[in-house]
Amino acid sequence: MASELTHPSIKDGWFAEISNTMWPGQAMSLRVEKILHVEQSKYQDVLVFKSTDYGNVLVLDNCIQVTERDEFAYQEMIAHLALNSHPNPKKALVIGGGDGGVLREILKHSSIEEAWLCDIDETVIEVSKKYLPEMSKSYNDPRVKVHIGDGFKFLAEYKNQFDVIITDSSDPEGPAESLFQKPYFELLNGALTEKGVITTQAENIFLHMPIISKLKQDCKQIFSVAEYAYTMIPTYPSGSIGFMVCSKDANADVSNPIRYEWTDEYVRKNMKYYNKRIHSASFILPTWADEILNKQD
Ligand code: SPM
Repeated sequence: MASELTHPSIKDGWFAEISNTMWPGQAMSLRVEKILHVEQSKYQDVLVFKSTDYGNVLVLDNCIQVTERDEFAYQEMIAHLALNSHPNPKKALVIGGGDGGVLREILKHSSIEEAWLCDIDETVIEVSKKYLPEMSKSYNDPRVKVHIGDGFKFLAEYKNQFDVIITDSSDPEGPAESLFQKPYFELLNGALTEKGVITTQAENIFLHMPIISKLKQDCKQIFSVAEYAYTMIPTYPSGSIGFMVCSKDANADVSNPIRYEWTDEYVRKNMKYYNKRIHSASFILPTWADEILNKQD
């Protein structure tokens, strides 16, 4: 490991992701080739390293946010589950998502006229532009508008504005805690247009069922439709992460894309994970999780 930088989460050339609250007793580990960036931003500890096998890795407050090797599994799903559940999304908003990967996915939809992003931490955007070029390339697109600030406060300013809002937050401890609570979802609902759709990062069924269950109950009280879906992703705890997909339209079936403009050729060229079949399949849960989340409505 040829680098003069050091970071407390990296020892003997290995990064270990330890959280005694969110995933006690387990830790994802990645071998480090070189530490690229270490900074305490105004909001969080920011680390970027080059791993031996997963490309460049962005870590915030010791939690892996993205690796270049598997980020598509998360960014494609959190974006297209919502966008393809809306009849004609023209204006979309990302809360969080400073690496730019969700923006990149939003812009794959030809109906999109404006893609807004509100992230509290400008440092995340800047390091992503430098070290994660494939994710951050969409910042140059003329349809993109960036606001640096608190997502909660930002949303309170907008009513009936966005067709789709995607909350690409970190975990519900620390700065992102409020983004998992009912007042936040009420703001999202107010900022959406009539048939608006949201997706929000909704954690892992093996590790966080109480959080997910509460989240779904809260969302069901606010939106006409609220369903949990998930994706496989090797570098998130226990190898998968979920999304709450909610619609204001009582007739929406978010597990079946109501608008799907892409040909097989377009999908093969532009998607690594998402397709029409996996959209529907991602809502099918293992028996115990299905019992908790879908059978007690
Ligand atoms: N645009 C991708 C950003 C990822 N957003 C955060 C996802 C949080 C996932 N929780 C588990 C993280 C632990 N590595």
